[in-house]
Amino acid sequence: MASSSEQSPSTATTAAAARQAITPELRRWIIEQAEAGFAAPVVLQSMRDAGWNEDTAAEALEITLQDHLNALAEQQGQPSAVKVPEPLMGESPAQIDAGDRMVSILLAMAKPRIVVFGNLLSPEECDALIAAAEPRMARSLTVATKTGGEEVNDDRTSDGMFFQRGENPVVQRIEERIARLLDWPIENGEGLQVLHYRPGAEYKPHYDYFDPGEPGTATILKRGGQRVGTLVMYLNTPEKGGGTTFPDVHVEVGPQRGNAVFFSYERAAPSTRTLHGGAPVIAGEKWIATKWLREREFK
Ligand code: PD2
Ligand code: ZN
Repeated sequence: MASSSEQSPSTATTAAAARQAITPELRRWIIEQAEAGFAAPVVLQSMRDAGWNEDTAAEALEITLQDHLNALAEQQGQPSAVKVPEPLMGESPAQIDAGDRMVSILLAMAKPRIVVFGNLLSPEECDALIAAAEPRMARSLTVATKTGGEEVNDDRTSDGMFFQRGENPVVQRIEERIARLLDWPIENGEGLQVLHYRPGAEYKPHYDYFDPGEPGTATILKRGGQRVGTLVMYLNTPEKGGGTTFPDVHVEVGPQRGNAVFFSYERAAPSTRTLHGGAPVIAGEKWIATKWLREREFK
């Protein structure tokens, strides 16, 4: 390991320290190891053998490989990666203080970034959202990326409505909680959408970002840029079916009242593996509220 043995071992564990320690030679060496087929744990062991502090080496490895993957994606013509919302969960806390409520972390997956939250909404908040939404429900539309308008879509057989941001005190409180939980400005959120699925209704797998190849996308992006994260909140517990599925990674999140699933996508590309759908409701009904998060202020 020619280059890494020239690095002085460090006890610092922050990403900043790791970045400082990554010389161009080390970067090249890590990429060569990866391209030669050595798995990350093997490369990490070589670095430790050469005297690297384990945490610093792991950070250096992760940063270098991520930067390399980003560069490759951009060379292939994929949109560039942007900052995404991310819950503040540095030391794997069981719960996050979302301001007015402690929210549980039930599952956290790195790639794709998926986090399942428990206890995000109280039963009363779920009921209040349903009650306020119910009189305004209509057959769900999806964004028509060909034109930038909206259209009825057979892939989405639910009924839905949008609240305005901050439309009533319950909506406002939930939006403030989400902004704190995901460390993302409240202004960057679209209005909450409520969806109601009856038995048999589903939302076929799709991506939530706007397809850069579609002609209507430029118009849509003028209002706040791309979507970079989704939070699906379950307002009731269906009897059977109605899970949120991630087919690329064979994950299904069970809908439970008050819980939520969050996922983020740093570029508008399938490589994010954030394909997801709402599985058919088999028995009972399903109510959700979705918050989509944009790059910038959504006016
Ligand atoms: O209802 C769901 O689980 C679901 C699945 C996929 C909701 C959405 N997408 C969405 O609101 O974007
Ligand atoms: Zn979706």
